[in-house]
Amino acid sequence: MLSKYATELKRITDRINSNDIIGIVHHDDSDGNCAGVIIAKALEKLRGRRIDFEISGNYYDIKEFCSKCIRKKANYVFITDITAEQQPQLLKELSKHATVILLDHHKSYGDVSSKNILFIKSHFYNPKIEPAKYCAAKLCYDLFSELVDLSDIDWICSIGIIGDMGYEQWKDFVDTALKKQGLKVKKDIFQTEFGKINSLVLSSRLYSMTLRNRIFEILYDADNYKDVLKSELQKAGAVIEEINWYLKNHKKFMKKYGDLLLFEIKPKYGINADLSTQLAGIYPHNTIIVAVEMRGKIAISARRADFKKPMNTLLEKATEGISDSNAGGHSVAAGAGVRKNDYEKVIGRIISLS
Ligand SMILES: [Mn+2]
Repeated sequence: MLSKYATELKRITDRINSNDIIGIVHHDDSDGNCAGVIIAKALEKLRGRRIDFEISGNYYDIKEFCSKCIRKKANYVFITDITAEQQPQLLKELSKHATVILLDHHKSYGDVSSKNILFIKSHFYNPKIEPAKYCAAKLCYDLFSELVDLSDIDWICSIGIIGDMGYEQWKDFVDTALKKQGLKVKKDIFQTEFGKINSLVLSSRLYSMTLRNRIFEILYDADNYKDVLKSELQKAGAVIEEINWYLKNHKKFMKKYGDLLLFEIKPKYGINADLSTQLAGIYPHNTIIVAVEMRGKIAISARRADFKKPMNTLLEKATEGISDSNAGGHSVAAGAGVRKNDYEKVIGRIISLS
């Protein structure tokens, strides 16, 4: 028996034929790329032909990818790991041209379900699992597995799980996938081959736009994890080295405001998100803020591993009314972007609000 949401999904996939144009839009992180690949693999198995195009996106470029999908004349657009419902008008516009399927696990910004939009959040699918831990890759894997056998790509799903800090929740699944590949389960999951691929993926998007836009295809075309490890994603090792340098020297940059630890740095690559995640591992009971200057803007990452303070709310409040700014994410991990001129004001608010 299919679940309610798999039934709705099947109603759509049953309609898709080989002439239809299918586009996939996915978040550009590990989870998003893996979720996108899982959808694409499932659709290829179901209709016997590869999807037509794929876009690596983010919650702040919804307008851009919606118009791109319209330009490319997509009949079906799958969006995953992005809170596209933040822009209901744009989705509505897109749904006049295509059937839109939104598969996500971030907090819901409102229900955009309609005749032509299938809106599925992981907590609709399984309310017992904390949405932050029911990452998009696992959601897509579980949903589509009700329609088609995806067990050959459980390793791709595992990489997404590790990337979105879901290992604890899905330990048995990931351990099984590792053993299936003849790999050892390690205490620090990031030290496994899947963990290393996760770092390469995360770093590739920081290395260059070109490399970022290759991640999906490299994962898609890989026969197994080894192909990914020896792919051009290796170039991103330079980014990993930079992150490691800042980890080792982080105390030189650390400013303390109560339980908030602020790191203002000027790295070569946009390492703020990854560095802050790793710092949160070292300081789980502190609010970690990493601010990085990038192309005239400041990117801010906030982390709080013990769930004591919600980081998405903190950044949303701190950027309220600031023009040309954006903020979003989860309770444990959130991000914001502000203009350089507004930084002092925003950081002041972050310090006083936290
Ligand atoms: Mn995710």
